[in-house]
Amino acid sequence: MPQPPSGDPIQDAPRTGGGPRESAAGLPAVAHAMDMARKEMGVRRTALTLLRVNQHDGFDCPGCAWPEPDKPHTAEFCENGAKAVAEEATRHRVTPDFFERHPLSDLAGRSGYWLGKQGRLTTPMYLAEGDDRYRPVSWQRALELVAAELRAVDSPDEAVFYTSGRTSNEAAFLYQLFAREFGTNNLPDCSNMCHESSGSALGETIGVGKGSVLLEDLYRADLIVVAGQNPGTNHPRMLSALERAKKEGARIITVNPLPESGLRKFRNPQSPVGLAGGGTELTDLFLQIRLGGDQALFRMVSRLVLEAEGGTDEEFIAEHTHGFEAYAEAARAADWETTLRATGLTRPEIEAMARMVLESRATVVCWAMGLTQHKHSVPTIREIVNLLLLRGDIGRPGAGVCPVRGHSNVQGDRTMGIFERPAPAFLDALEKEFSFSPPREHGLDTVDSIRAMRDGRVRVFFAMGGNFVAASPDTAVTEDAVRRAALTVHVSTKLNRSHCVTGARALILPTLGRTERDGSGGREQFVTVEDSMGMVHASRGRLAPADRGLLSETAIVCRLARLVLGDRSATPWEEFERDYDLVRDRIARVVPGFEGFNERVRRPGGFALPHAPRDERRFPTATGKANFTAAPVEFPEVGEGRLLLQTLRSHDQYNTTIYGLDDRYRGVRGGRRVVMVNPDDAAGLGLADGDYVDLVSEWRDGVERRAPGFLVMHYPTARGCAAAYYPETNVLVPLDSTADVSNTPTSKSVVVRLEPAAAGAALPAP
Ligand SMILES: Nc1nc2c(c(=O)[nH]1)N[C@H]1C(S)=C(S)[C@@H](COP(=O)(O)OP(=O)(O)OC[C@H]3O[C@@H](n4cnc5c(=O)[nH]c(N)nc54)[C@H](O)[C@@H]3O)O[C@H]1N2
Ligand SMILES: Nc1nc2c(c(=O)[nH]1)N[C@H]1C(S)=C(S)[C@@H](COP(=O)(O)OP(=O)(O)OC[C@H]3O[C@@H](n4cnc5c(=O)[nH]c(N)nc54)[C@H](O)[C@@H]3O)O[C@H]1N2
Ligand SMILES: [Mo]
Repeated sequence: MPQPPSGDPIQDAPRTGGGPRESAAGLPAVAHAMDMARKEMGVRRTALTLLRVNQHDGFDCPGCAWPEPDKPHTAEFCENGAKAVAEEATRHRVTPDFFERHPLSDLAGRSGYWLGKQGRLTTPMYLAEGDDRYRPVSWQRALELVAAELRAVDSPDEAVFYTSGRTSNEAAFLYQLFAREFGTNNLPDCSNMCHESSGSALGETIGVGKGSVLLEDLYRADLIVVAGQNPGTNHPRMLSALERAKKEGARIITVNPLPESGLRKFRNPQSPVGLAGGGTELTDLFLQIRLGGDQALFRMVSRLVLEAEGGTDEEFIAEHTHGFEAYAEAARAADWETTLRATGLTRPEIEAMARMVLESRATVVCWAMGLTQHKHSVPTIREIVNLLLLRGDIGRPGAGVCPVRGHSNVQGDRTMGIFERPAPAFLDALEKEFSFSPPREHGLDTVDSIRAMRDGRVRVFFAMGGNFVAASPDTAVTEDAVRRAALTVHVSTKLNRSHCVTGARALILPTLGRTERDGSGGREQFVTVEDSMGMVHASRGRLAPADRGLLSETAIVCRLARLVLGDRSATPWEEFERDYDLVRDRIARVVPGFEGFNERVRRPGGFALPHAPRDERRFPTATGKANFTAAPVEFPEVGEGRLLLQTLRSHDQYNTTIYGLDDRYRGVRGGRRVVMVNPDDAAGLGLADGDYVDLVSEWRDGVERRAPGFLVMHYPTARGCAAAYYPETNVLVPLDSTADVSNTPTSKSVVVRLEPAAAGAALPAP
C-alpha cells in the first residue's frame, strides 16, 4: 500500500455521529458554498462566476445535468454547483516548477484530494520514457508526439479515445469525427459507467434512449417516484423542482436503501422561508428498499395495477404497445414471498405504492445510479417502463421516464456521436457530409478498453477530460492495464490520479473550463450543451483563462486532427478552430433535431430536441410500438455473514474530485474511509460503531480485493446493505462484474465481508 509521503498534511480521520440530517440546503448550504468559493476564487471572481451560472447569457454549470428553469433565479443557487464552479475557477495554479518539485514517484503517493487542490493546469507537460518528471513542452511538440504515436499503430483500433461528460457539443462532435476519420469506433465514455443501462433499456422499449419529460411535466405530475437517486447532494436544483411540483399537488415516493436528507425535507435557499424556516416535506412515502430490489418492487406494483378494476389504460395499450399479453402473464405471476425477500419491504408498503400509482393520472419516475449500476439494471429500468406503459404514462403531459443524468453534457456528447456502437444512420450522415468511410465495426466501451489494455492491444490511450483510472472499476487491474500503453494523453483542467498512472510515455494537455472565455481564432466563441431533458443551449465563460497559453478542447482536437490526418482529411479543421459556428452548421446537417442550430441556440433558453414518444406518442423501436418486456425477476442474494455494498458519493465530492472530507448530511466529518452499516447487521457481525475494518470483496473469480481501514458507522440503511464512498472502494468492484447488456460496472452491488483491520496497517492516502 502506498503510504502518504511525509509532508502531506491531510489525514483521513473520520468522525461520525448523529445519523442522517433531517433537512437539506437552507442557510448552511449557502454558507458552505460561499466558504469554499471565497477560499478558491476570492471575492471578485466569486461574484463574477456565481451570478453567471445558468443564466441565459452566462455559462452552463459544470455541476450536474439538471435543466434550468425558464426564468432562472438571479443566483440559480445550488451549493454543489457553487462548489463545482469554485473548483474550476480557483486561483491556484500548477505550473512547470510544480512538476520540478514533485517527481512522479511523489505525485503517485498523493491523494486525489491533494492533487485536485493544487490548482489549474497551465502548461503542456511531457513525461518521457524512463524519466521521473513531467517536463514542459510546446503545444506543437506535444501534439507531434501524439501524432507520431498514432501513426505508429498497426491498426487504428490500437488507439482508444475516452470522453468524460463535460466536453461541449462542438468539441465532442469534432473529437468523434477525428477518431472515425482516423479509423476507429473506440470511443468509450463515462456514460458506460453511468447511465448506459438507461440508454439500453429505453432505446429498446420506447425507441429513444433518453428521458421523455420536460421540467413542466414534473409540475403537472400527480405522482413522482424518485428511485435510486440522492438529489440533495447530486442534483440539488431538482429539489426546487420537486418542491414546486408538490405545491402544484404532486405526491412523491422515494425508493432508496438510505434515508437521504434532501428527499425528506428541503429548505429552498432561493426563498427567505426556506433559508431560515422549517422547509418543505418532500417525501410522502419512503420505501427503504434493499439494494437491487427495484425490479421486484415495480413488478409487484404492476401486478396490483393489473388486478385493480380499470387499473390499466387499455386504449393506449392496444394502440401503442407490443407484448402486453406476455408481460401481463409474467406480472400476474409475481409472488409476494420473492418480492418481500428481494425488496426487504412489507406488503402494506408495496400496496401503498400501488394505491398511489392507481390514484395518479400522470406519473413520472426519476432515477439515477441506484438503478443503473447493478447486474440486472437493464431489466430493472425496463420494468419501470412496463409499469408506465400499463398506465399510459408515456407521451402525455405530466408523465414519463426521467433518468437524471450526471455530467453536465454527458447526454449531449452521446447525441454528438461519442459512442462505441454508433447507429448506421449516424455513420451514413457523417460519410455523406465529410466524404470519408467511417469504420462500421463496433468499438470498445470503458470495460472492454481496460481489457484490451490489459491484454496489450492498445498503444495509445487518449482522454478528453475525466479521471479514467480512478473512476473505473478494479483499480489495481485498471492501473496495470493503463501502464501497458505506449502513450497516455489527458486533456485536463486539473491534476488527478490518471496523470500519475501512465503508459511508457505520457502527456498532460491543459484546457479551458466552462467558466472561461474561449478566444479561439481571435474571436469570442461560445459552446453548447444538452441537459438531462434534451434542451440545448449556449454556454459562454466570462473569466480570463487560467493561463494565456491554454487551448480549448475544440482547438486541441482541430490541431491534432490536422497533424495526424494531414491530406487524408478533407475536413476544414483550421476553419473549425477559428469559428465554432461552422462546426454547428455541420452538426445541423448530420444530427437530426439540430436544423437551424446556429440561429435557434442564440435564442434565450435555447431549444428542445425532438423526442418522438414524448411529442407524438410515436415509438421508433424494432416493432414500431412501445415494447413491454417480460424478463424474469432478479435480485442479488448474499451469503451468510456477508453484506451487499454500494459505492456512492459524499456531499463533498464531484465523482473523483474531492472538495472536502465532510459528508454533512450523513454526519461524517474529516474523513472518507467510512462504511455505513445497519446497527442490527453490525450487531450480528459483532461490530461496534467506531471499529475499524477492511472491506474484502468476494467474487466468483476467487481473487481477493481488499480496501483496508474503514471506520464502521452505524447507520439506518436497509438490512443486509452497506455503503461506502467511491472512488476509494473502486478496488473492490471486479472488472468482469458488469450489468447485462449495458456492460456497466456493478458499483452498487458488491458482495463484501468485513474483517477487523490489521493493527498499524498503512492506509492509502485519503
Ligand atoms: N455534487 C455532485 N453532483 C454530482 C456528482 C457528484 O459526484 N457530486 N456526480 C454527477 C454524476 S456523474 C452522476 S451520474 C450523478 C449521480 O447521482 P446519484 O445517482 O444520486 O449518485 P450516488 O451518490 O451514486 O447515489 C446513488 C443513490 O441511489 C441509492 N441506491 C443505491 N443502490 C440502490 C438500489 O439498488 N435501489 C435504490 N432504489 N436506490 C439505490 C443510494 O442510496 C443513493 O441515494 O450525480 C451528478 N452530480
Ligand atoms: N465505484 C464507483 N465508480 C464509479 C461510479 C460510482 O458510483 N461508483 N460512478 C461512475 C460515474 S456515474 C461516472 S460519470 C464516472 C466519472 O468518470 P470521469 O468523468 O472520468 O471522472 P471525473 O471524476 O468526473 O473527472 C474529473 C476530472 O475531469 C477533469 N475536468 C474537469 N472539467 C473539465 C473540463 O471542462 N475539460 C476537461 N478536458 N477536463 C475536465 C479534471 O481534470 C478532473 O480531475 O465514474 C464512474 N465510477
Ligand atoms: Mo455519472
